[in-house]
Amino acid sequence: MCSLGASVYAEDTDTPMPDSFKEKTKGISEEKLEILDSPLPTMLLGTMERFYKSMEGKSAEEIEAYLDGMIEVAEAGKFNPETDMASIPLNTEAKGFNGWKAKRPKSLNPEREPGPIHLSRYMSSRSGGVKTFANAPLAIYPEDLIAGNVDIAIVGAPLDMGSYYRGQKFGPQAMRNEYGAGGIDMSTMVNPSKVLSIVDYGDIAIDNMSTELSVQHVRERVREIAETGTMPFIVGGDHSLEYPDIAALADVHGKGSFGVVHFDSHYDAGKNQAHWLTHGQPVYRAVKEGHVKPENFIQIGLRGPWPGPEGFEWMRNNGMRYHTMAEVEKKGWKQVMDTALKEARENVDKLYISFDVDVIDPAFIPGTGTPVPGGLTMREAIPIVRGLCAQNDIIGFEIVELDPLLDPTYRSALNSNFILHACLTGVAMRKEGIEDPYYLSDLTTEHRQPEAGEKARKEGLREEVDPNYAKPKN
Ligand SMILES: [Mn+2]
Repeated sequence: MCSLGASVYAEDTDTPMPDSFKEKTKGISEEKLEILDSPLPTMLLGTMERFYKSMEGKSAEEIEAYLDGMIEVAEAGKFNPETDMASIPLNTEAKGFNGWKAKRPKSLNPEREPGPIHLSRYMSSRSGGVKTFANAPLAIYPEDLIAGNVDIAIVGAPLDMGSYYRGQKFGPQAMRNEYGAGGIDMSTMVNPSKVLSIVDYGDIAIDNMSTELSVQHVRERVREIAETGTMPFIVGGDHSLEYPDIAALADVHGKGSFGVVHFDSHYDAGKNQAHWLTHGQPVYRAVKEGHVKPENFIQIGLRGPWPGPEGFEWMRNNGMRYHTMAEVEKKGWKQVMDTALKEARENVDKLYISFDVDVIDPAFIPGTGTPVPGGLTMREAIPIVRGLCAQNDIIGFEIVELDPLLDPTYRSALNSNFILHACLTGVAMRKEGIEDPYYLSDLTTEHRQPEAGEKARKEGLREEVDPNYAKPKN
């Protein structure tokens, strides 16, 4: 997601100061004139050219007053040790300071064999029971993952303090309540629910008063899953999660040992803000701390106003790949998808996928805090996610920024489930030996008529017409 504000406006260092302006500001101190090098003049007037133009009719005194006004704004935005230093300090004396993440001792529970637990009395996964991700059984501890030889643990992370637009904490429950994450995929006729051992690993505890306090626990829990050899699939929650998720996988697989494909309409590499982590900054932090190398990081779906030129230059300078919707406009989706699939395999074998649902056009997923029009369709997103997960050694996947409060229909949660399902299908294809990202089932993509029908007629496989079909037989 994004952080609008000063960073949208590039500092303009190219526009020369007009002589008339120099002449009028002769008597003004160098110190005061330094404010012209800040983003403020362009924030206020758009460009430096416009700024100087607006100063043309002003007297020297009026210009000085204008500079003073800008200096006042710059000062007001700065840290003030008298009022800001831990202005609301945490109460470390509170008995329940860490109560939100205190574990329930196993001695409080009846003994049981470790392994996944089914939560329904019915055989059909659609009937009764308790709602889980992809109708999967539940696992609680790493022992359950090991005993069940679990391939994928889907875990909720209901954190939304990293965003101005709250409500992403309801993402996990909305996706559990909606169908689409389990069952057969018609494009490939691969059924991840049957090929893989998938569990719902519950939700990670979050202190929804503080992203800062929560992310360390998220990192510990994601690491705990990965350490058992199970792939963590994290359901957010806001995009701040990308930082602890990537850091946890770096803890287990090694720093810089894997690539990341980041689907998003925003590049999320903001930096130097008052909060070290928000949903607009996880990429910068993950790269800056060395958890992932920028040359192994691919951005897909960027559009809208953020980042500006300096963000793209930062990505170029650091070896990062990006595929914007502007590129899709220029080359078509097929070519962009082919390139991205190839690049994902260039430097590394292991891959993590970070999927911000706002990469999808708001026509399909309106339930997100920072929607941007002109996004991917579901018909474009499903094949690329499925393909990436089939051709690469996936070490984890996250889907973030679903905010069901912003969509009174079922559509946003449903489509989010189908994105999750696309990756589950890809992982299942790979387990079945299908690593071709473009693989499609012959059965579902070719009707093979008239040969198929003729052959069946000869073999006696065709339906006989029966006018009494629905009549009781006695
Ligand atoms: Mn994002």
